Amino acid sequence: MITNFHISDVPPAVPSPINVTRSYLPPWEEYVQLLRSVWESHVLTNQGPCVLQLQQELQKFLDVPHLLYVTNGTVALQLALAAADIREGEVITTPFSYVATTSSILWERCTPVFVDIEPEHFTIDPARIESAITSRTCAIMAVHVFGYACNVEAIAEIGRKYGLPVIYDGAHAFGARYKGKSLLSYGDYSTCSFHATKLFHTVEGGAVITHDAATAEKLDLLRRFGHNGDEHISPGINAKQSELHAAMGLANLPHMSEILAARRHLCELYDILLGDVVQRPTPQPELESNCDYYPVLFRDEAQLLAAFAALRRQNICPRRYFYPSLNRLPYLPQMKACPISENIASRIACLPLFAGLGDETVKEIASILNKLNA
Ligand code: T4K
Repeated sequence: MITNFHISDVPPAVPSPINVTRSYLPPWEEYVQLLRSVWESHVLTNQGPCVLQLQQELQKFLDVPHLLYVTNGTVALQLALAAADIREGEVITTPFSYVATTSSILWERCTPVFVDIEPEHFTIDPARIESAITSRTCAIMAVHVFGYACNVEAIAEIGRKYGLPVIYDGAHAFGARYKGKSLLSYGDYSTCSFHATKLFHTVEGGAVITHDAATAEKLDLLRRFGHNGDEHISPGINAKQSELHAAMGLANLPHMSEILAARRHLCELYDILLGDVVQRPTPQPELESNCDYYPVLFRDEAQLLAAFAALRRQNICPRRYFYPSLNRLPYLPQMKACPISENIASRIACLPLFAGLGDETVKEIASILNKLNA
């Protein structure tokens, strides 16, 4: 039993850190209303009404031909490889991404072959892809990293010339448009991640996007064990998403314009306050950005670490997205050097960016970074 308790005995609440991101949450009542219909129906999974509705709404919102909602963005990449019948061989890919891009290739028992990136946009350099092609090459997996568009025309041309499927990891491309089209509509396959940390999320989730109905049907079978009732058509896995996850997506989607407006405002504020204190990637002229991340390049790793220490003293936690360069993953055999990616990975960070982040915090971050450069 607690005796002689005084309110002053309660330790003061520790303010939560300002992280690189914070999950957007829709108004509680809106989510609960959707959950109520799930409760009443007792349908929790196996392509229920919320999953089907979300798929349709996302297809329309993203302006893409066929979209299959799955459990996460990593499995989406694996499904794209499986749908393209890539079960062995080399996959040419970028060393500058989140580790899931590489691990999806390894998990499908293929070998990642890293090709260095373009220094302006941090995306795979098409000029280097062709010289990496061998008789064992079976696909190209590129990433629209931080929402910057890959050189989609040059990559499509290489894919056509060598008969290689092009898979875009579009985990950062939600809502971005390039040359008047959804960035997710390029390539033979594009994938998305709807993880809680993403611009649009369903807690966990992802999608595979493809152009033709036959491939969409194949993907649909692959994600649900490869059978239609008693008819067993192909081996498959379980990549089905639940109604509870889909309901979160249905609650979040109507708020996308307010989320995007908030992020755009914060990016513009960072741009104004940081000026040329830090280097930034250059967006392609015909890219309509989705403001998914705010990456900054420090002079070198020492300056990055000093900035992190100064920001952490104020409880602000940026992240080293992405470090290390994936060709240096410790569990891979010795890989060819990718000097541009390795250099960028050693000195890049993403600053906090999320709907709900206050202007005052952006000003504080900019002032700390400006002082470091004074
Ligand atoms: N391809 C690319 C290019 C990707 O970036 C990703 C995922 C994938 C493929 C694979 O997609 P998924 O299979 O994940 O759907 C995070 C995410 O877990 C990961 O989805 C994301 N990329 C990657 C860039 O970031 P961590 O290890 O940095 O997450 P964590 O837990 O440190 O979270 C970062 C911050 O987000 C926290 O400091 C606080 C905030 N947060 C986190 C969680 C989990 C929230 O506000 N709410 C939350 O629920 O990997």
